[in-house]
Amino acid sequence: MVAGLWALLAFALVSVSPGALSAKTTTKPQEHVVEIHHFKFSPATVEAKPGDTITWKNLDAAPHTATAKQWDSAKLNHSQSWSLKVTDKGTFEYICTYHPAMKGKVVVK
Ligand SMILES: [Cu+2]
Repeated sequence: MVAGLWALLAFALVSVSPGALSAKTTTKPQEHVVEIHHFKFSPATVEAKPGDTITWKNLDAAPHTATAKQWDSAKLNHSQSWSLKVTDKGTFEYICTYHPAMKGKVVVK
């Protein structure tokens, strides 16, 4: 009788976990695009989750960068793009090294 109860309990635990797992995996990694146009990052703030990818596209004739303390796109010429896969949570402020007045922010949470 006690063994039967344990078997029932074990079955209940096993049958719960697949649902919990699929609830987690429904959040697929997303790709966010930041366009660099008219000397601005658009959108200026990107909210992402760990595992997401952010791609910067330079639509200006002038070269730009997306440079934070933690990462750097290096020089992006016209129509070039650069992708970053974010893994760490936090707020990452970045600038263009050629035009430091250009500012953007990536918030990973
Ligand atoms: Cu620039």
